[in-house]
Amino acid sequence: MRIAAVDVIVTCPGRNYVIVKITTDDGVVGWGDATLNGREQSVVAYLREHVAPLLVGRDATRISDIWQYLYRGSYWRRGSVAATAIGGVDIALWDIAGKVAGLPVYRLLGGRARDGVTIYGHASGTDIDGAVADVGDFLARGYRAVRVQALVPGLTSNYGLRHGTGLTYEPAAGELPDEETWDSAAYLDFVPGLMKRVREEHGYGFHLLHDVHHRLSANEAAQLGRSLEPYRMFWMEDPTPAEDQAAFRLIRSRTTTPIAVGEIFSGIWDCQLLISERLIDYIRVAVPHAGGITHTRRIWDLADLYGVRTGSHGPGDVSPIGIAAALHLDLVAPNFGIQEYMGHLDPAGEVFRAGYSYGEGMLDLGDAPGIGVEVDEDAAARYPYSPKYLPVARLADGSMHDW
Ligand code: CS2
Ligand code: MG
Repeated sequence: MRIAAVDVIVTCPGRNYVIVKITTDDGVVGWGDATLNGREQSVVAYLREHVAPLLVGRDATRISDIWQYLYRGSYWRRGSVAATAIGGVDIALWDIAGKVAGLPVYRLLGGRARDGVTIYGHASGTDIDGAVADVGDFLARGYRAVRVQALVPGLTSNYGLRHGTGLTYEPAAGELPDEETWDSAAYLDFVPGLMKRVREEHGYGFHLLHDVHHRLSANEAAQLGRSLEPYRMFWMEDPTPAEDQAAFRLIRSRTTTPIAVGEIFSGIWDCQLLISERLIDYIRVAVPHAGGITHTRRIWDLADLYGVRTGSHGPGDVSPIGIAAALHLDLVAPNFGIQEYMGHLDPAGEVFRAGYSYGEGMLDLGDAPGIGVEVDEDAAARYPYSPKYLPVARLADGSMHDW
């Protein structure tokens, strides 16, 4: 079974997605997710110019070799663009493998280790009351884990809040990124009170999460972790810019609040120090951004050796194909922790026919062969690419601040 064609589709049903379509010479089609938020077209060019021509004619069943060929065989091998391109191809090849075998991918990976995948939802508010009420809505819908963010008083906007009734919290499409202001002192003063109110109103019978979006210094992160200890957080996510991995030694030595990191990582080597020194509790790589199913599985196995559990990144910019790919691994992994799930805007439902379903705080996959998500190419064509950027953050004096 040879690869006959590798096509790349870019579509914007509410937000941009990059879809890899691999067709074999006997007509089997596999779908992959290669979406990299705000850098979509770099991955498209990488795939169209540098990956597709290398794949045509290759044996589609040699998934592991194709991964090594595209990564190990490449001189310029690191980074999110390359990893996402390889990830999209890898997911599409697993989809083909499952379709040919007539089995869902989780059966090829060893079969279910659990009955369903516990997810966390995204509650937010423009003040504490709004956020507390939003948490209540998630709990009423059966969620057992909720991430909570709220607008820090004194700031006009801060990243991580849902806008309107949509499920995405990113600003609308723009030719340029929005500019937000940031104030770490105001944030550190505010967040413990937010979590206190959430626990007072809703108790301790669910998992409570919070995302710092890399905004703090190591010492500030340690302060935050300590101040949140009474509220028994499930995790504090991305407390500092993740390049400075030694900073996690300092954070770790000063707080027992669990730490989750990894959504911007592109491979096992980015995770190695944090995992092997047990500096984190949850590894958050996204399946499409970390080289697909083949490579994410290796990262999770490494994590298991050190007692680190999984918490796969699942925002709206991971397409339903990428979410389903994560769910296959989640069902099988011995060290599964939790799965992020933000959902997708309604138009995405016209493009992607996803086979997973929600029930009582969990997602589950059916028995559909392969990844279990099909793409309607006519619907995708109705939503052409539209440039969108993540916002940037500046301090009050105009200095650029970290993501
Ligand atoms: C966030 C993401 O879901 C999360 O944890 O950090 O929304 C992230 O900012 C976006 O996926 C970036 O593309
Ligand atoms: Mg995050």
